[in-house]
Amino acid sequence: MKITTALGTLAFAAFLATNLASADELNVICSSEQDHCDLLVRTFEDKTGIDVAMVRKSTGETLAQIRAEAGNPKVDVWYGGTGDPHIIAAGEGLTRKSGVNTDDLLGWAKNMVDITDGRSIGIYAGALGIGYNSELLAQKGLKPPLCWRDLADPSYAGEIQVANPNSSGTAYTELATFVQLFGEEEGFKLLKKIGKNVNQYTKSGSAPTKAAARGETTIAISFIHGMVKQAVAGFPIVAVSPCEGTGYEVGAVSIIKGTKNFQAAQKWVEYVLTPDAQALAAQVGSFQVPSNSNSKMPPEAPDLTTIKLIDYDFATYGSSETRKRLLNRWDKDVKPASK
Ligand code: S7P
Repeated sequence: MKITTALGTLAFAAFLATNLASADELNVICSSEQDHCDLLVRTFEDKTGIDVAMVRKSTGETLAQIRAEAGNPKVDVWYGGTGDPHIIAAGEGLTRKSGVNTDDLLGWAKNMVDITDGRSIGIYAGALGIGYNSELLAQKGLKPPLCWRDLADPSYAGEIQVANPNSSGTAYTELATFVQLFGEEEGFKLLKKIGKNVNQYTKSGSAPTKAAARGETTIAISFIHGMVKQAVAGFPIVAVSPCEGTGYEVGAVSIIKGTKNFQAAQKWVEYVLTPDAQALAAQVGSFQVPSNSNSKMPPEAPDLTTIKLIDYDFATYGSSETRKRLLNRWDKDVKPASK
């Protein structure tokens, strides 16, 4: 065989391996709740015949993995989790355009597409808040917290749980919310004061609410829809929309740059944007607001129009520089304050 022909054959084989890898397999990293991720995988497999290998990881951890695997990704699609790290991944060239039609989506979901030049798409929205175990609070004779500033009160020493913003998208949303609501200096001062009352910084953003439901902490900072999930399940959890106003997430889906399963990844993105797929979330108690304008809003979902939402600046807080700076400052000033 001529050398040129052999090289041509090798190049063609390499092209096939990178571009036309099996359309019937898909590697998903999912940053939503485990039961929500499992249900999406099962129904997608049934619908398409594509085999899905899925791992659940918090949003910040996922960003770290995708950065570490850049150039040789093990993951094809990143589903769920807060929007800012998806925007950061898009800005760092770690994700690629999906080319999926987004005409039916609500404005905040399309905004995610615009900010990332088509690399991320909004799938759901949810507001941040304070949750407390009403039985524990009463037993301890504590007043219900109504505002973010209330959480700094020394009477709550050791009673508050929240996630670590390095690993958790929920907690990064909290950090960015405080900076936007109170300004950077005041926001960090308040986080530090609240830190004195924090009993644990967890890895996952929904863990504090689950701990409050089980009576392991009195107060949780997390997404309100996660608190509703525990209340619907029968736990004595009350969700509070803080008096000063609050931030919110636009959960997103992104296709990883360099995926060998692009067509299957596209099918996943198309699927999770459908009203049918979005309706599955409520079946497992995930009560975010769905992004498709034809999706039914679950009756349990917190009505975002009744919550005092800030005009969350996704472009700024979804930039690598801002995230790095805020996390460094949090590690230095806030983390050491907890007991
Ligand atoms: O699925 C529930 C939910 O609250 O979890 C996501 C969250 O960011 C992932 O957890 P981490 O905070 O641990 O990163 C949210 O996107 C979603 O609404």
